Order: sequence, then C-alpha cells, then structure tokens
Amino acid sequence: MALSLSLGPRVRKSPFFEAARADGLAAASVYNHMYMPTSYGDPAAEYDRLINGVAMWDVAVERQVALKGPDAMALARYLTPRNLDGLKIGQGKYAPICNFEGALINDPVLLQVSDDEFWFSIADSDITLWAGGIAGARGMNVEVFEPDVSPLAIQGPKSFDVVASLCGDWIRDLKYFAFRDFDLQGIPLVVARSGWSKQGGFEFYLRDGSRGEELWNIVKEAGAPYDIGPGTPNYVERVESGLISYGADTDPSSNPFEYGLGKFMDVDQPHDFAGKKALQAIRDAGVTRRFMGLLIDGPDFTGTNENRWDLSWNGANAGYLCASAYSPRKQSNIAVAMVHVDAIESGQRITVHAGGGDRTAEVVELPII
Ligand code: THG
Repeated sequence: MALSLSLGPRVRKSPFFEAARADGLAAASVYNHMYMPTSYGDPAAEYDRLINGVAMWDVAVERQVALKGPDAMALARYLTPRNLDGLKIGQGKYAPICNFEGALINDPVLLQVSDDEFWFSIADSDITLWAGGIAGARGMNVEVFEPDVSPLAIQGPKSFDVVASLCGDWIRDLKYFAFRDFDLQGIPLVVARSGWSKQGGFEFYLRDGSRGEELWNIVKEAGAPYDIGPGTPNYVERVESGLISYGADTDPSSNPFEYGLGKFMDVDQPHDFAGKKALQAIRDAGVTRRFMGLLIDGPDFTGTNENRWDLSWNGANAGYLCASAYSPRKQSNIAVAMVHVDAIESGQRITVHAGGGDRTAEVVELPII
C-alpha cells in the first residue's frame, strides 16, 4: 500500500501550499520543519518541463536565517569558512557552514540585503539555533531570526522569457546568485538568478507570506504561453548535475572538501571562524572519500532508492550511494555517491549493493551531464 504523509499543524505549510495543492500536488517530504513538495504525479512531464520548458516550484522550505544589526557581518564571517571580502548587496555567494569539527552542517546561499542585514538561505538544518547560540555566547550585537521570506523558483530554459515578461529584460543580465528588490504588482519580492538546477532560472523570494497564492497565480498566468507547469526540486536532474542535497548526501562526519567545496572556502583567513582549526587539519591531511558520480550497469531503475546502498571494491566497503535514478539524457542508470579514494584511484568498477541485488558501476567525476 502506498504510504502517505500525515498532515497536521506541527509541520509548517508554505504560503504556496494551498495553491500547489489545487494544482495537483501529489507527494511531499519534510524539510526545515515544513512540507516540501516532491511530486505532482507525473515525473516524466516534470523532468521534461525543467529540461526543455519552464516549471514553477514551491521552495519556501529554503528558509532564510536573517542576521541583522551592527555585528551581522562579524557573525556571518564567524559562521562560514567562505571569504566574504567581496560580498556586496545584490550578489549572493554559496557559503558552506561547518561545526567546530569541520563537518558540514549546511550549504546555504548568503545574500547581503542591506548594510546591516544578511540572509543565509539554508538547506535542511536548524541554523537559526546554531547562529543564535553562537551570537549569544560571543556577546554579539545582532538579531538572529527567520524572516517572512519564501522562495518560489522558476526553472528551465524558458524561465528567462517568463520572468522577463513579469519583471523586464534586466533580469536577463543578472549574474548567477545576483538579486534585486522588485515590486511585482504590489507584491514585495527579491528576484534572484538562482535555483537548485543547472537548467537556468530564477527565484522570487516572496517577502509577504499572506500573498503566496496571488504570486503563484501571477506566475502561472505569465507562464501559460510557455506551457509552465508545477514542479519540484528535480530528483533526476540534480543527480545528473551533481548538485548536493544536504542530508541526503551528507552524514554527521561529512566535510566540505569531500564535496569539492574547497573552492568556496578560505581556511587561512586571519580571523577565527567555526571549524577553522579542524578544516585546516583536514585540508592538510587530504580527504579519504569524495562525492562522485556512478554509471550503474543493468536494467533501468524505476523510481528512486529509499535507503542508502553500500558500495564495495576489492572486497571491502567503499562508501555509500546517496541517490540513484535512470537518466533519460545519459541513457544510463546514474547516481551520486560518497566513494573511498582508493576505489576511485583504482579506475576499476565497484559493486553497488542495490535494493534489488548487486550491480557493477563505473565511478565518474561530477557533473554526470
Ligand atoms: N535556493 C535557495 N536557497 C537554497 C537552495 C536553493 N538553500 C539550500 C540549498 N538550495 C543550497 N544549496 C545549493 C547547492 C548548489 C547550488 C545552489 C544551492 C548551485 N550550485 C552551482 C553549481 O554547483 O554549479 C553554482 C555554484 C557557484 O558557482 O557558486 O546552484 O536552491 N534560495
């Protein structure tokens, strides 16, 4: 029997939730203590819209952790190993957050929205608690809170036309992670060139949660000439593109170097930050496993893996598979996985202990496409 999700007031709803439901929302997960839409019941159509057309996604689960006040910048610098020297209003940065052991505890996008206000647009972990705790313990003069801000993503090659028709042609010149305040028919937004796909797109950060349904319908109407339809962060496309899904791909000891995030960190900055010593030690020692792609032999997968699958090579454990899928564009079974460095360096096939039986797989660099 299909297992369903129990709806109730303990898990929060997005401002777009009822509009999404009216448009056929079929499945959801839970992320940042909110329902996160995962399917409208037709995965093939949702994938096709993202690759060839345009889709609109309720990603209000991407909550913002606001830091506001005189010490906001100092707190932001303490929270991330990313070098924030070039940060400016209007240009976001991917800014990993680590604990004091150097483990990755979130992989947010950081936006400076005014002189003294910053938003970490977070993945699925409680950074409001972490940041508030650090600010309090360090006696910093800064407020840490979750503002009324809810992203709606518009993704896919035709998203440029849809968003230009709503906001103007200036959106075509936005650099990746750049953003700007915009008043859309009286609805306050931050419009950003961002989103969790490599198909191009935008995010409308809605700044008034009472207007979710209105915004949803405006986007739906503007997108109608381009056959817009509802979608969700796309499982297959993200595996093809090698985008990290915090929590799905990470475990309590994952460090950012294992995910290739070294380029988004500067662990030798003069100031102190959470995890600095540990990250320097990890950098010096090198990693023992890396986040990689797999091309998996055998019959086409249908659906997705519910559990992690163990990997082995040369008779020993070689890590774990995080997410697997059949890729229509690669015409192969694919996956993202944490793979031990010795298995990667062997250049040999590894074994995937898949749900339906063992399979062999080639280890490849990300992205797969
Ligand atoms: N949108 C918003 N907030 C978010 C996400 C989002 N917060 C959580 C999560 N997603 C953050 N994680 C990522 C991971 C990867 C990317 C974006 C958000 C991404 N990376 C590009 C890449 O890997 O090629 C580019 C990175 C770069 O060049 O800086 O797109 O989706 N609001």
